[in-house]
Amino acid sequence: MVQNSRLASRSMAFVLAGGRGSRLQELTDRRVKPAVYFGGKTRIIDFALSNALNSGIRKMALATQYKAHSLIRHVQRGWNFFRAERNEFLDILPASQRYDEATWYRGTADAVAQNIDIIDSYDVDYVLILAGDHIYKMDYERMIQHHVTAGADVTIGCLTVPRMDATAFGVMAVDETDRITSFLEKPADPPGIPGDPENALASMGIYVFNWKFLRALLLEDMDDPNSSHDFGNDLIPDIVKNGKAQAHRFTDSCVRSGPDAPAYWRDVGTVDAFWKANIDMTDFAPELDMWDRSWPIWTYSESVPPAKFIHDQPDRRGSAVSSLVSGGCIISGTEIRRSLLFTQVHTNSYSTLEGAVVLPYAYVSRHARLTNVVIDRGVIIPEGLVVGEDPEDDAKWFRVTGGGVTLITQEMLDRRAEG
Ligand code: ADQ
Ligand code: ADP
Repeated sequence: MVQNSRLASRSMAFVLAGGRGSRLQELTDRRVKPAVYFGGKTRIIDFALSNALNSGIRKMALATQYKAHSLIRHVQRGWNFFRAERNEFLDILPASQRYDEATWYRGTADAVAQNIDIIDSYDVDYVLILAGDHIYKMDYERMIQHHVTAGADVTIGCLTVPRMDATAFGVMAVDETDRITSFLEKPADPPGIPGDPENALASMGIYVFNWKFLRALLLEDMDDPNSSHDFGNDLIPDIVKNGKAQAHRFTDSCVRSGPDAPAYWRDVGTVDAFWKANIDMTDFAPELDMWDRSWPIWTYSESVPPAKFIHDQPDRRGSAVSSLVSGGCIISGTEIRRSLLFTQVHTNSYSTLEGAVVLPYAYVSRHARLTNVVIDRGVIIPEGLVVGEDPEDDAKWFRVTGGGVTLITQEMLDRRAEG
């Protein structure tokens, strides 16, 4: 068996962070999905990057495209854990029309292909391709180990999901050694697992390749007029047919919050999923343990004073129960239940928040009652605003989801104020 630390040091992580994530609606109007805030202090991208760092990988690249400013700023400010003199780094690779001046990254594989010369310069044997837009903890070193032991051309991280949810994933069938025997990208009628027909084996969109193998494949794919230059659509189905593709079970390398804890993986790709995953953090024992010092989620953290709870009205105390309140918050005479407040949120007397996910720098004026909401960064909630009690009325101005969550942005409030 090859030594642990050696495989990670012979690998790089190539993180794909270019796709908008349009199902997050207005939350990704100005920032790409990996830059969206999650969990009180972190952003979605921090999970993939932290997993890589905690797994011992010290060479990373981040491919960006759509609305990348807020993502790039975050990574530049916060992700300076690398020492160039030890040959460690995180390169940010915006689509820069390297091969062809008419196109950006044409797909996920093209995002890697357009940076072949840069990856060459990293001098690594294995390339771990990651999606920058999921919430989970995973030891990638174990996945790379599995890849090497299996002698595969590609190893794909996979999850068991309910069969009808699998229409949004690449779905695979495997033999008894977990070698992949077929792969369908986003099938309308996903095949179930033999013996477990209600579930399907879904690709997490994360892959380990031998760099030499992937490099040759990308060069071939780049000039193929019939290819959409996407891993899931083009490269993976091709390898499954003509090479050796191995499935790697997430349960074999996920980092759990306790010995009996479930394997936690979430695609917070919709407003409902985003709201729920954030609010789940307020549970007594959340499935995602952000307090575990052995697998920290690293991030850029603003230097802010502690949260403070005050009241200047004798009949209204500032209080929060079953809630997470980040640094820099001022809770003045507000009742807060089952909510998650990000950095520097300020709330005022006679207001109530229940099931609220409040992004940084938001301000809640007096006498507001907000239930099951997501409040965008910097939003100023006007005095007396009531949301979450009359969905039909809410829907006139705000975005009300199928799951009954209301998304509030400043643009929506401005339109409402104009009538
Ligand atoms: P999708 O969910 O469709 O399927 P995709 O849109 O390909 O995912 O995005 C994957 C990652 O690449 C995301 O992090 C995204 O930000 C990024 N990305 C997308 N387009 C990009 C571009 N042009 N340049 C740079 N980065 C880009 C994939 C697989 C499925 C698998 C799911 C799991 O194709 O097989 O099941 O991920 O979520
Ligand atoms: P973040 O996502 O880091 O919290 P913001 O929400 O402030 O950052 O903004 C995301 C991106 O949109 C940034 O690039 C920012 O410069 C830009 N931006 C912020 N406010 C506006 C606005 N009102 N109109 C257009 N662009 C904006």
